[in-house]
Amino acid sequence: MANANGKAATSLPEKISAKANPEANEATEIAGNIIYHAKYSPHFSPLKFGPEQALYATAESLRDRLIQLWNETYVHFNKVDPKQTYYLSMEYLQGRALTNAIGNLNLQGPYADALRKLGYELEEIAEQEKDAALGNGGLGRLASCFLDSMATLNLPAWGYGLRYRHGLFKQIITKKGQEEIPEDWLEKFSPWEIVRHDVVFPVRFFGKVQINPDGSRKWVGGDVVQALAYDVPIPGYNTKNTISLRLWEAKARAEDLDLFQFNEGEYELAAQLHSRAQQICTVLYPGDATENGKLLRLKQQFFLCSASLQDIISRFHERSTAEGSRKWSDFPSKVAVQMNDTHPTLAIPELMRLLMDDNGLGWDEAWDVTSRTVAYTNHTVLPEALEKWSQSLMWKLLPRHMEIIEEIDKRFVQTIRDTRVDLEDKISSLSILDNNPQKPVVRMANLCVVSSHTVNGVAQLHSDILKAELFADYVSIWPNKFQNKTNGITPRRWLRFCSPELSDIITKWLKTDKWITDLDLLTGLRQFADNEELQSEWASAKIANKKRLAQYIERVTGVSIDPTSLFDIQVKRIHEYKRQLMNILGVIYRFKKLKEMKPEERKKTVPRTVMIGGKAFATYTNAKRIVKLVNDVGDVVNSDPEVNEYLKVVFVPNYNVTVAEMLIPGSELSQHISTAGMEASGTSNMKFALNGCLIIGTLDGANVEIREEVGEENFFLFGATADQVPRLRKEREDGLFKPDPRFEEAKQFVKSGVFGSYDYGPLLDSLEGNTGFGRGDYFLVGYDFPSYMDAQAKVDEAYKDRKGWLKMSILSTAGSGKFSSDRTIAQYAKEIWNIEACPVP
Ligand code: NBG
Repeated sequence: MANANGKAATSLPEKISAKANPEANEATEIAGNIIYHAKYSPHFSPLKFGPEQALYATAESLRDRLIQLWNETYVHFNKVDPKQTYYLSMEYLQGRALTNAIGNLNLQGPYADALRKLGYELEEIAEQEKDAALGNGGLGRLASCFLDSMATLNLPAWGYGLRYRHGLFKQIITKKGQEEIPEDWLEKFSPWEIVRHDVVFPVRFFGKVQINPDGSRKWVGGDVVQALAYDVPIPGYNTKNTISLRLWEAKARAEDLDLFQFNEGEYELAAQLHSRAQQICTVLYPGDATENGKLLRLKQQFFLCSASLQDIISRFHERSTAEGSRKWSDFPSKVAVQMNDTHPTLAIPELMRLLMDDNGLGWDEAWDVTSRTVAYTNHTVLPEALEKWSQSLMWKLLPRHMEIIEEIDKRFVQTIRDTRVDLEDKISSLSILDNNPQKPVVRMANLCVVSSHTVNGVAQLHSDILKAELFADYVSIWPNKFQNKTNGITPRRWLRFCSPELSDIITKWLKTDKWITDLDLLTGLRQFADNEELQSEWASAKIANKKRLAQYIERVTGVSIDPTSLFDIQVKRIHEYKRQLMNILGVIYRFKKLKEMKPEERKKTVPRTVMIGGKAFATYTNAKRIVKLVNDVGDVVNSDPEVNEYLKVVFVPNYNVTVAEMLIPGSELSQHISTAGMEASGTSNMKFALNGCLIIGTLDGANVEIREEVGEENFFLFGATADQVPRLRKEREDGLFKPDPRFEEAKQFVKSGVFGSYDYGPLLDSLEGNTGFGRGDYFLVGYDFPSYMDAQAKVDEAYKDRKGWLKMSILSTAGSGKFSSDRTIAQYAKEIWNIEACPVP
């Protein structure tokens, strides 16, 4: 590639002069500002201007813009002083930021031109960026979509999180299956963050409670580390409002280094606190339903809560002095704190502590303020993911907080005793402390429910299950506390920017691009679903995306796939309840049947490419076995000359936000096949549907609502419903389950060793027997298999009718308006946070 000087673009072009211009919005000015950063904010030799250098300089030029807007937003919020929301989350799956920032600022054209002047294509530069993967899966990506919507809706809201040095691990696939290597997004640096040396708070661990002569209590001693803020500006779409994701990093102070010991040669001892502080933000907790690294994880959670609340309170104070009098009782009318799952539960006792011990409030006053401020979102009913912390660990790390939690519990239990005799025998399950002598724990979800003004689930079915089961007795105490807020996704990242082809077609047919911020307008496509012209444009966008995806797959796996085959995708964390095992068993059955067919019979089948991707938690053995099985099946199927024209199986490695942006636009069928009642919502289902991809799925999570919106004839439904699941499990226990012959045949085929010598016994055993740990098919793969295979047969039939399929695809997009995170966030703002838009003029 050549730049404006006609030279290869590895050195700075001389004809464009460096000129700082934070407000640049036309190509030449932007190019000048990029060169300015390459020269004067250097991170590399000035002689080099390769794609990587171009990325950093481009990002820095955009950052100028963002900082300006972000300052304006900050000043404006400060002036208007509206009630603000603080979203506390241990996870954010931000992905890349460049394309999104350029797109939200509406600068695609100028930036593409500017880079061309410098010898580069914008896409090529965007490709250089690493994903910020500070999350595990749906919960973290939801938080990131929410930030985009908060900014776009001009809401006075902030995100708070941790600045993990290594985000979610990188997955590589070897002969052994999945291997994990540390992720390196901060290896060089992130151009998007602004370190705030003026925002630092002390955070204590361990120590003891000191009782003062007046009876007040104070937490003293222990380790004190410093929380330093890094702000990541989050631009809204088509608005000046640019909010902040504040990520905390843990540090020790210079004076915490023991020089004396250091000089004695005791280097590690001398820097103990430094190294303990450093551990806190080293890695994202591997998460997803495990119990590892307990102490460190608890430290991380408290670190987030304490730093964020001190920050929130100090902002409240700032105004207080400015106005002379701001009452603590006004705090809840200025501050809303949303806890993303139970991970930030410690915000509750920490707010109580700060109010009582540092600001002198009495218990009743502090409790009134706290319980009117915090709200809790539940994201799962899986028992192993409902956090329970050991009481002894909590006493050790957070002695004052345990006192407060005990007091909250004591008062709650007393109120029940006084007012609800009928619940007497429920107290042991309703209370916050589980004092079972074998294993005394604090039940974080109970603490959240008792202390929050509002509790919500993330899809209608999930919220109904919460009310009917997990939290049923609480509902009888506080009938109005519980709400539903069906999840959503940002249409900017998940359609406008990841599929510009399809977006342009939508804009053309709707004669407006307003759908980007008003997604319900997509229903306007329904009237054209049969229109041949639209269908052919739709098909050409799809095929372009499929070709792009095919190139990607070949590049990362070496497998060449046919863009005219049906692209069938399942991507999400690997978990038994998500039933990737059912998917691959279905593929195995299909493969066996194809093998048995005569060549002319095979020609009548619908060629398919099945893609499966997702990370398995490092110690979740069955999940890793599933990854291995998919890879082994792929190796055999893809190299089978009789069959590989009709079936390909690809394991897509290292699934992350960026990979999703490639896969989803190129998908035609996607699988959301969890055991009913177990997937709280799912959010990729929404992304696929929005991109005109049809869903094969169970009546679980948000699938239920997607099917309602897109129309049941455009959804391939199968499987047991949530209310049937307990009975089916019972029947299985009673030995009443009769497996479908297809299911037995598929399992037998694996056992016969066709897919290699790896021992799949333990994995298949989980499907056998009727009871026992890791046995008895808890996830009902066997029960649902026949209806799943029947639904798959319907998919093949439907795909043969090209026009029919295109119509369904258009209707799927047309029915996806409800799943914009703008809708979700507008509901949170109105129904939980009570905040209003505060647009920067
Ligand atoms: C996940 C659920 C998903 C849901 C996301 C976002 C956790 C604890 N829960 O179904 O499994 O879509 O949260 O709400 O990660």
